[in-house]
Amino acid sequence: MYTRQNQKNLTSAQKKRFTAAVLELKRNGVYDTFVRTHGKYFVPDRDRKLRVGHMSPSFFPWHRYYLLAFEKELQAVDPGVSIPYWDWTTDNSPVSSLWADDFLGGTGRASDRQVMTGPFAHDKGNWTVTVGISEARFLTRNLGRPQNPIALPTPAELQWAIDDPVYDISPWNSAVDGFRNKLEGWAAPKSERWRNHNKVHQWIGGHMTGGTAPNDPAFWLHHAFVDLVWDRWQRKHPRSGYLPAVPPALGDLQRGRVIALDEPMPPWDVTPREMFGHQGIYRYE
Ligand code: CU1
Ligand code: CU1
Repeated sequence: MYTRQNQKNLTSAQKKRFTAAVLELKRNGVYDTFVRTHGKYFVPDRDRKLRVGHMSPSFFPWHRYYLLAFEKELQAVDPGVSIPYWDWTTDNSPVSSLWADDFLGGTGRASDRQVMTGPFAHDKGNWTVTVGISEARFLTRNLGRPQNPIALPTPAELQWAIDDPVYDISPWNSAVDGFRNKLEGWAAPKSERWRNHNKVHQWIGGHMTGGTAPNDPAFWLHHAFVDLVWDRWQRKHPRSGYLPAVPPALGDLQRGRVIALDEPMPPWDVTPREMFGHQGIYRYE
């Protein structure tokens, strides 16, 4: 059993060990296999294909397993490392310690959004983007999108999602209400295009806005918090389970396009039910 800590409480030695393990996975090629997997399973709901990672009920369990697999690789490099989480409702500024030189580095420069500080700056020589050919070879960010400002989600906005007792709603896509989509963040009023999880991707900007978002190591800290929020929702609604419990019926347009409770989530042989808890593996501090 290990702990995933709030990133704001990490010591400088812990930050150093985390970024060093990430850099080692980049160096040995493992990191980019994770970026590739995420890009491959980034299927929007306008495609008539299976959606396992996004715009679908398995958003939470798919990312839980994805983070676990990545964390296992980190721990193969350094057994004392785990994925920290970033509570974006409280550490909500571009000058948060998260973005300092000794951790993830800061925003991109104005001309080309290139991150110039921290261990993942291209000029340091350890972080060349290889997956996502339409984007830059250097890591890009645009924290807070100053030319068209966007704010990180507020505690009230997060609570709005957690308070919904229904996990997800047919047709299980980007247009419905329910906890999953309110947290994933496509369920937005007309005045605001993004919510919660999606809004955080937009606030960071650059590589984080696309299907190869894990090119930015901030991805892992963001999704660890999303994972923690799933726990909070389960605790608040202990009688609300994962939906759909069974695959959509013959003739349903979503048949074959979403994952039911006991179906495996590609590329793994693991079901949403098996991802309900993480007792015995990790806990949040
Ligand atoms: Cu994702
Ligand atoms: Cu995400």
